[in-house]
Amino acid sequence: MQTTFAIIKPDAVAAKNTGKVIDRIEHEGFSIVGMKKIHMSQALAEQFYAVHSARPFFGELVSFMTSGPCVLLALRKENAIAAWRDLMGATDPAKAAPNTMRAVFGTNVGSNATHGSDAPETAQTELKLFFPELV
Ligand code: IDP
Ligand code: MG
Repeated sequence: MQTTFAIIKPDAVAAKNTGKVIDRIEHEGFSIVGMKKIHMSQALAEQFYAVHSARPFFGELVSFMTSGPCVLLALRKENAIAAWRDLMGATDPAKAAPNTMRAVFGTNVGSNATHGSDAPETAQTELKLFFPELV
């Protein structure tokens, strides 16, 4: 069993798709072991996405992530990290496989509905940041 970190991003929350995303997560066999709705501060969004701080889209990314509330999730399943990345689909919703979260709920490469940790180390770091009680 593995735990990964996921976010239902502000675009999907604003579009009232929170329940639909959670329904799909449970239907795909994940256990939700942590869940919180927060409105990220600029400092927190910058810390969370620090790895992208040199990218040209960093400012846009931080302003998107702080534009409204998001839902933070800790998801447990066998191979949860890869399973959730697969269920999310490619970063760009236009390139995401049919029926994935980003294909269904995403709008563009920035506003792409969901986040998921990309490796065991990042899952640990991200879970520690948002769900320290679970790590
Ligand atoms: P990932 O979320 O699929 O792991 P990353 O490359 O790690 O993709 O990028 C992190 C987030 O930054 C993306 O989910 C998306 O919200 C945003 N992003 C990535 N590329 C672009 C871009 O070219 N323009 C605007 N935002 C972007
Ligand atoms: Mg990433």
